[in-house]
Amino acid sequence: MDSVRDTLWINTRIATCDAHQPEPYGAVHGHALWLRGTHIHALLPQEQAVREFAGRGEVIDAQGCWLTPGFIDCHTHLVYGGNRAAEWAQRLQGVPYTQIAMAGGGILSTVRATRALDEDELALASLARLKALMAEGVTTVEIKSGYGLTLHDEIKQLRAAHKLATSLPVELASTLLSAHALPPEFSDDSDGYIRHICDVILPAVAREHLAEAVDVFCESVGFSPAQTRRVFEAATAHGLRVKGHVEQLSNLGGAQLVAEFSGLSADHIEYLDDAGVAALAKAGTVAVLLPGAYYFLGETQKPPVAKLRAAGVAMAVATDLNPGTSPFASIRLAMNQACVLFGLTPEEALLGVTRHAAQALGRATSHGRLAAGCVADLLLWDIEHPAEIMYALGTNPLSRRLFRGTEG
Ligand code: DI6
Ligand code: FE
Repeated sequence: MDSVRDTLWINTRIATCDAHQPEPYGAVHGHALWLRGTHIHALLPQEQAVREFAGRGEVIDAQGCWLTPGFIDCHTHLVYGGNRAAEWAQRLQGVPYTQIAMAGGGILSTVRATRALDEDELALASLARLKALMAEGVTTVEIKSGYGLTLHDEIKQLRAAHKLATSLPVELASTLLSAHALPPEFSDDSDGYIRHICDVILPAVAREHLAEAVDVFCESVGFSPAQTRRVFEAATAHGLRVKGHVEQLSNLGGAQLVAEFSGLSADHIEYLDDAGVAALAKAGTVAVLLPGAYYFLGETQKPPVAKLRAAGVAMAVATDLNPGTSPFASIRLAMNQACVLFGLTPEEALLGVTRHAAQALGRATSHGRLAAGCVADLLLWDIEHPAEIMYALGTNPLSRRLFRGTEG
């Protein structure tokens, strides 16, 4: 009856990302990491660990490499059809994103391309993107709907996400984002579409357990705070957590709304004001920074990082992987951009894709840290300093990736 596999990682430097470890990166030295099956059994001083472990399984010599938790990309739209390279070329000629969106391009052009594919085709079209994230160490990925915008197509998109994730060693957190753009079926009736989301799409998705959270694009080119509130009320009534695309292009007070509903995260937040910062701090809502979209749109308004830091708001970092505003399947690029563009320290960027990203997905007790009881999702890096993880892009210092204790 010894079906559970034990392994002990020795001679490793461990960035636990655990708040209980006082050193930068939650680093511990001279310790060994003991895995049992799919979880972390213990983190012990190496001599003690080797003594207690004797004869129980495989000992792996990491030869001084760094271990980190598996990365969590807590905000992506990676399941979609087509691409928007031609639109990008237009934007480079000076046509603004909001104008392209109002002319039926932007999100709606991806909606057309996504509707044209069936579930299997959609999963296949998205496979390379997910594999690229995984190759840089992502072990948990959030994926949103929002390019279907009908009951059928939203469910298709979420099913494609589940199909993709179950075929690979990665965990999925799926989010319903039907309130992403107004579909042509409801043009000139955005309240009618919100009613359709609340009365039809959201209940069906909840019934089939296809999403664990609900997101809204609360913006002048998206949905109003009053409409966002209605979606949040429906989500809460169906036992789903909420999060929001808020204060990306303007300040509508969306972050306060997310906080009012004890939301998991407020995402983008370039235009977040002091009241928004205070609301996030009070509610324990995570601030998700998405520097890829800021970079790709050539924005100049930066999120209030210093104020978030001072208020003790947990900051996560994610790719926002999507065809319109952040077509980058690279979590390491997002970390690098968070440092260079938003002024995060490399330590903050690492916590942003581990402990704080776990919190943004409601997985704070089980993911994003190397500590006893957490999932055995971990990465071995051939580096001398943790900052190297996000420092030099184009080469990848990740040497081993474990998902639930198994390499792959
Ligand atoms: N904000 C964004 O940056 C993405 N969605 C959103 O609400 C853009 C998605 C797209 O342009 O396709
Ligand atoms: Fe997004």
